[in-house]
Amino acid sequence: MKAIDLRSDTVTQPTPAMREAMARAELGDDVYGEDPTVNALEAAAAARVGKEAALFVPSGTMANQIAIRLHTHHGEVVLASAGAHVLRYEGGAASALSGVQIATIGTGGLFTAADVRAAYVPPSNVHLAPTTLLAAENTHNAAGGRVFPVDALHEAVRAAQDLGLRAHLDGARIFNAEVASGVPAARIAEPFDTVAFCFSKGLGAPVGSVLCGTREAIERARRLRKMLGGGMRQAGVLAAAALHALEHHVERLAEDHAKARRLAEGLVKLGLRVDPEPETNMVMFEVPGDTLAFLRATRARRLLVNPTAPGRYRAVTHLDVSAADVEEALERLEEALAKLRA
Ligand code: TLP
Repeated sequence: MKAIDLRSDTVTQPTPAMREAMARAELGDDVYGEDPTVNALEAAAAARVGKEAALFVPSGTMANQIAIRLHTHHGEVVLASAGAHVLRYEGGAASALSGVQIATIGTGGLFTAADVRAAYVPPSNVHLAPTTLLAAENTHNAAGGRVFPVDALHEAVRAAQDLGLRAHLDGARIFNAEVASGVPAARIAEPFDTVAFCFSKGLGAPVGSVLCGTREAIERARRLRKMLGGGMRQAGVLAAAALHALEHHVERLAEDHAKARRLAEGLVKLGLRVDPEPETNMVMFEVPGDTLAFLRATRARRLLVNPTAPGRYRAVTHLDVSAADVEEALERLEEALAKLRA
């Protein structure tokens, strides 16, 4: 029985055309700035989000953490959304590598300009840690792939900038936001000083992310990448996959979103609670009862989902899950639920 892997959109295999592009890539040593494929990718990525320059890095985590280091000093506070990836899922890197504290604002991955103003701490009181960076996430992972409505997002960013804060966007899935909302990624990213996005999520490349910003910011970021051990040599073999993904796998994200909606509909028919309604490629759902028992029952049927909290799960649609796989996943789930109830 074929496994249906809905744990994440990170699990995809490169397509045959992507592998061909990787095999044909022209290469050089990127630490010397001499890999033509990496250079082409960085130019294309920067243009796609309307920034001057971009830096190819191994992971979304590294892109975010370079940004935090770039915009802050030790002892400062970063404002981020509740459940932000930079706080929850990056191994404590913000405190370990940049010496900052993260304070969360808002709910469900969203926040307002008023939330930013209320949380802001100026540098004038020696007792308090000053706030210097706002980090937003769009789409928001822990909030179930939610899209941050662009006007509200920009209002909050402008409020932060009026207070003298820098602004970084964790746009790991910014193209899911673009496709779902119809707002171009460059417009979403417009007020941010830096934006990170990933090729290894819905876009289907095996490895790689970029950090984009001004030429000056990206020059400094290049040094930080080296410090963190992220300077890669003939990285064009990976950049070729990323370029292919950027050229061929953006529009098709709409298919992943349709599959997520179909999956959610099927889960509701099985009597499960889905919350929130999927806006992009993630489905958050609840199955009352023992989490381990549920995971064992689904795994036994070669259906993989990720638990997010006791009795709560995340299923993500992607390039390697077909519409037929979604129907099959629902059948396997129905069987697993019947077994658990028996
Ligand atoms: N998210 C992964 C896990 O780390 C949870 C996933 O399976 O969804 N920002 C956001 C919003 C992300 O969702 C992720 C990955 C990252 C950054 C980090 O990217 P990588 O995994 O390349 O370091």
